[in-house]
Amino acid sequence: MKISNSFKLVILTGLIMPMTLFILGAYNGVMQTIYRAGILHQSSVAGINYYQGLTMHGVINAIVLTTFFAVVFGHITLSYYLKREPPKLSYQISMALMVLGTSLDIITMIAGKAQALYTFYAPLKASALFYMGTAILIVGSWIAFFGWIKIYLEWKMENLEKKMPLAILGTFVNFSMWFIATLPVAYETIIILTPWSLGWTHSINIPLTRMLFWMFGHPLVYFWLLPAYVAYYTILPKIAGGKLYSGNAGRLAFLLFLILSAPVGVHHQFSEPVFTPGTKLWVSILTYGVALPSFMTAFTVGASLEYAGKKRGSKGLLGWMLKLPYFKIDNYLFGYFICGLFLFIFGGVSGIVNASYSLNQLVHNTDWVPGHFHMTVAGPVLLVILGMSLYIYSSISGKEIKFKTLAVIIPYIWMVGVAFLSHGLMSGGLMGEPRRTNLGLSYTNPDHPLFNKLWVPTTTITLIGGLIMGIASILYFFLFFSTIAGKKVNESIIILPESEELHEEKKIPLLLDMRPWLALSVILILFTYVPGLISVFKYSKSVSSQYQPDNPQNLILEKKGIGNKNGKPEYDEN
Ligand code: HAS
Repeated sequence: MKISNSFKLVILTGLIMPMTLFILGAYNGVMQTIYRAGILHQSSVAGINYYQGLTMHGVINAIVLTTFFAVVFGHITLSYYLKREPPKLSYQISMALMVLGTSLDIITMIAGKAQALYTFYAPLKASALFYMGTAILIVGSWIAFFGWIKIYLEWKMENLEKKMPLAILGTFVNFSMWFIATLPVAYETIIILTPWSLGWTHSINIPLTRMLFWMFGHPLVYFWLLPAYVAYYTILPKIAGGKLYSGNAGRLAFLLFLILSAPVGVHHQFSEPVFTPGTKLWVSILTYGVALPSFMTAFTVGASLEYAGKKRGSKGLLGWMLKLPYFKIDNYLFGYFICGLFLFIFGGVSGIVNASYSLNQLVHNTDWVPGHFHMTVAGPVLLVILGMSLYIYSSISGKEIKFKTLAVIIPYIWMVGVAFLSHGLMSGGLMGEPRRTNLGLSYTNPDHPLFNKLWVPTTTITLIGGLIMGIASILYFFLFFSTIAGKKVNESIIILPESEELHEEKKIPLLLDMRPWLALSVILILFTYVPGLISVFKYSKSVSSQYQPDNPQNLILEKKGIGNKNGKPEYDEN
């Protein structure tokens, strides 16, 4: 399908802006591994301090890049399947807001006025512009969704008998969940954090801000994942040379995410007294439940790959694995997809460990947790973003991808890097290594009284992983920006590889109508969170916070007359 110039501009902006910022996001990721391995014993490098860098790493990679990609991929998916572009006003306003919001976030982070991490709940305080920027970015993504609903309804009027295409169901589930989940964080940023940051209010209910964040924070991770799932169900079988094993299984998986993604946010707060033991047990069960659609995906996508391998002439029970197009220059996308799936096997299993209330007590706030999430968000999520960004850029700009051999090997290098990184983080985590801590200042500094030699090997493995990921990123940036610098040789079109379904499946009305699932989703959210909110208002109160955006530990110690905030040891020698 041909694309209008204004839509093309929006798509290209939505690809190039976050990818450029990703350079900063990736750099700060590598720096984390360098600090923590004790290569550096200081609190800042090149004017960016540890927490400022960690905030940039999280916000750019996990909020900006993912949200832009979800919107751009949604635009392409909707336009491709419905054969029409979204309303101009919606995609233009949406992209303008997203660019504005992101710019505010980036400016405040670079200026050192936002070091509140990507979770940004109190007591860490950022500039009001950061909170506003995040809210504007989110509202921008809603507006894209509203435009898609409009064109879908038009299409439906013309195609009453047709099912909603699976890719569109996945996208709509994702954005419906996103819309519901972002309401609490919109309230948190606009009504609570911004006035507090501006000094209009002098106290803040910290547990409330944390709860509002996590109501959004877990659906957020599925918001990252579902575009990748749309690609796994609707693109991967085709590029593997096969067909999708079951479209109905895909529909059910997406709809299960719609009902289960939001209430499970409580599992990030298992260590907090604000939820009753009953709620925690309930959420532990729901968290096992939210793994089900991923298990279904493993089997459905696995069966689709097996079918593809068999069509390519494989023999024996597992021979299909060897027949898949791992290193085909003209099929570079496959590598991004399959490496993501490999990593996700381990990312998923570690998530199930976290889900258990008792095991969670062992791993919470240790490096196990970033070990888990790098195999999810830096696994299937990021790899699909990298692969599909190249693909979409090339087809929309009409430029050929440069250095195709490089395009094929990058995901494998990245996968090896993530495997090292996560292995180091998780094994360190099991030995108590804390996350979000500049270990190089103390625990991995041999000259420091808190030096812990057990954490040297684990942080070194993490460092090796980080450096390999850094190399893969540099190669990718080189490839992506060289492609941008190339000449247009083809017509600009909207196109996607489209998998056929293997069987003509029965129409199951419940899988074709999102409304009952939406209603159930709201009921489950209320059932889970109303008791928590009652407890928050009953047992916690607003306090005037003594924390500041720079390392809160420093300030407390400073008040007590111990240590200082200039990178000098901050410990009590007694
Ligand atoms: Fe998680 C913490 C539980 C999935 C991201 N998670 C996090 C945090 C992040 C995150 C960012 O219960 C930290 C937040 C923070 O900053 O504090 N997570 C789970 C569970 C799942 C899960 C049960 N997480 C994800 C995904 C993420 C993500 C997806 C990002 C995209 N997570 C937790 C819990 C915590 C947590 C607790 C809190 C920890 C704490 O205490 O702080 C499940 O959804 C996972 C299900 C996945 C599977 C895997 C299916 C495998 C597939 C691949 C198949 C391979 C094939 C290839 C087909 C069951 C689909 C075969 C081909 C061949 C050739 C062999």
